[in-house]
Amino acid sequence: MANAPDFLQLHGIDERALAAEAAAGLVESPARVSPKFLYDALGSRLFDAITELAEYYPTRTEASIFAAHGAEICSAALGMTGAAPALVDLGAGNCAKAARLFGPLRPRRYVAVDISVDFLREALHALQREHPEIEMAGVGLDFSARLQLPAGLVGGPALVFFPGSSIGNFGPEPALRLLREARELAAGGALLIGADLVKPAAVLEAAYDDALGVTAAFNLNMLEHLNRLLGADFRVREWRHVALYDARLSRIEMHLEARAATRVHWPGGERSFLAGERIHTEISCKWRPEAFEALLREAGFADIRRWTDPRGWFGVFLAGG
Ligand code: AVI
Repeated sequence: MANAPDFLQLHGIDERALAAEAAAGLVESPARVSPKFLYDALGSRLFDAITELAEYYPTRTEASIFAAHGAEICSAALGMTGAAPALVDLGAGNCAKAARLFGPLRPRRYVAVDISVDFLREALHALQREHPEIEMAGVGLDFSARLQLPAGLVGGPALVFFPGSSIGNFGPEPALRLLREARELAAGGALLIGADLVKPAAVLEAAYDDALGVTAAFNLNMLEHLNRLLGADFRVREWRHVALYDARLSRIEMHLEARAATRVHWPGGERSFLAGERIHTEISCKWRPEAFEALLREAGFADIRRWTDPRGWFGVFLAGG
């Protein structure tokens, strides 16, 4: 019979602290709320739906790189970590991407980390039934604040897996901090990370403002999440989704824009918004490959390898040392 996952929940998910953080961002000028609030249980499902959209190329492009070069990537990773590493999956979501590496990597232990704990719990239980031979642990953690796991949970050199270009949702300084922490976590192993690359603005804007409106729903659902978390009274129909590419900063910016003047209340706070006023909800940075490698080197990695697709739209980087 399959083991139950050794499911841990860490202090990172402190709902009161999260609510205070969200409220503080709402009263800033301009208002800003961290993208981590996009991921309640429905938000995680909407993100999964985004990855299936025709316009959203990152997931399938990254998958095509693994399909074409997976054997080479995994053997290079094992060269850096040694056999049977621990596999630490940052932002694991439905755990599907990491599960595809179980065959070639044969990890002794799989540690899945995500802020959306309920979603992760379901996915990890199903995975443990399929792979009773791998020790599994789940960690509910907001690693945008700090990436640190309990001593002994990983145990030895690890392959830290951070796919999907989620690193793009961090600004330059937090990204560098997170990469440094990932290097520490790897403990002499390696980091396998996906990063989205610079490409024409029209491709990028369509990917973040799709025709079906799934990304709009994903962004707007943050208001429902804030209503629950804060006890706020956002009326979702009063807001619209905006996604723009800033070529100077090489990043997509997502906002929620008030369709008309409105006022929002929550216990202990309130905020008026003028028509057209925005809440900044996400950045998604796009890199030139050399710039991303420079960032990895700045984080302390010395041994870096890179694989891309034929169009050069997405990069998979393996970093050790
Ligand atoms: C999770 N992350 C890499 C996604 C991205 O592309 O930045 C989140 C997302 N936002 C809108 N669409 C997808």
